[in-house]
Amino acid sequence: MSISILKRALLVGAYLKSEAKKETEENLEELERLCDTYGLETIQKMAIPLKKMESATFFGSGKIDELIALCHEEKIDLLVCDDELSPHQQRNLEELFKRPIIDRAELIIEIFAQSAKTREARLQIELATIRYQFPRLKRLWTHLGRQTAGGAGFTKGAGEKQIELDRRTLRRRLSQLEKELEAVASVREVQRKARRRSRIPTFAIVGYTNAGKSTLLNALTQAGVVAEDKLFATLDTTVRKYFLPNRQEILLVDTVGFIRKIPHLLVAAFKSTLEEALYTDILLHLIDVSVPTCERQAQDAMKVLEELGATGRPIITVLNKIDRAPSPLLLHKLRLKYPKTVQVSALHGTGLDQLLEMMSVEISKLRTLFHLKIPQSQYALISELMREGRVIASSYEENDVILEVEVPSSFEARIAPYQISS
Ligand SMILES: Nc1nc2c(ncn2[C@@H]2O[C@H](COP(=O)(O)OP(=O)(O)OP(=O)(O)O)[C@@H](O)[C@H]2O)c(=O)[nH]1
Ligand SMILES: [Mg+2]
Repeated sequence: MSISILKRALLVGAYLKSEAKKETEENLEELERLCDTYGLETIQKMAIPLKKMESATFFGSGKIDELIALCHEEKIDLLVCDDELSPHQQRNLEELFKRPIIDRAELIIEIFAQSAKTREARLQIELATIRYQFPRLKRLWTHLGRQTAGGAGFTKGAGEKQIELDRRTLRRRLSQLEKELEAVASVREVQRKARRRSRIPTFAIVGYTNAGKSTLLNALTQAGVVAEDKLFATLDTTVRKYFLPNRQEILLVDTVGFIRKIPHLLVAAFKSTLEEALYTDILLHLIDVSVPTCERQAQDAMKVLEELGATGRPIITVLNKIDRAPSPLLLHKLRLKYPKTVQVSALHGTGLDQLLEMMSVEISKLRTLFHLKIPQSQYALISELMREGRVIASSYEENDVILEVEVPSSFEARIAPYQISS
């Protein structure tokens, strides 16, 4: 279903306990930003208290009547629900409202589809879309039936047959997509291996969507990545070489942004892109401090990183958009919560020197695995490596010591002559 021709949207979000009202309102604010990014006009936002969630229609019948009346009054084209609706609930609601009802997950998938530019992103979004549509084929068919001359000629039997046909076509397309994505992922794996072999320290710029990740990459490297005030401007990773002031060569990776309640389907489909952060040495976690809910955004971003298994590495927390005069209390709280922080304005280029300095410090702490063959006469170097590194294996070969050892990268220049290939 294309929702792009519809314009006037009513946004609804439900909460079960009164304490959750504020959070629901914040979620609706974000949902409005998502609608705006997609090109929908938000006519009204409603945080709705629920006594219990109705399994067939999500909302109770009294509330539904009230909302239907409002839709007539305000000439609403579609409803956007912040909560996840089951295919069954969605279909029942659409029957009652006689309008499309989409949830946050579907909206995010549609936005991704709009922004996908590269082949990989397009394949990934198609995969997510098909997986989302699969349990909703009946709903799609009802829409189609309604659009073709008020459903004339649409009989139940014909619909069922069509659904079966659609199902088969989609299944075939799914396995084709999975194969194509596997091929893309293996190319990516080769690139990653090459990066790892080059031993150039790699930084991933991660964070909530719109935090300023691409702006930071552009500020440092003139990468020319699209950076704009819309959610999910970036759907691909970009890698750029950069030289720190001490002439250390590094790689910077711009990544896809995170969001609260990111649809599982998208995480699964974009796994290989999202996992890019896993294959880097250090994370630069950007937080947009001009957003009042940035503490929550930062927490949500950390949660996604944890789920991806990417938190076991050094993280520099970059408090961005400092030019927007955030509250000192908020900055104080963030500094307490995240150990290594730096304040910058990626847009105006302030604070970048301190950031680069911190990046150099973190690099010097990195440990890398080396395979070495060192003459025993170099006993001073050997004992230093034993002391400051982590020895994985050691053996003797005539007059040499063979070492497999993890050492801080500051050793690199001194041990370079003794490296052997593993
Ligand atoms: N005032 C101000 N605006 C900034 C700063 N950094 C980025 N922005 C703006 O914030 C918006 C989002 O920036 P992007 O760099 O696209 O953000 P992103 O994190 O890459 O976003 P996605 O790729 O969509 O996840 C743009 O309009 C930028 O101009 C800053 O330091 N100060
Ligand atoms: Mg970006």
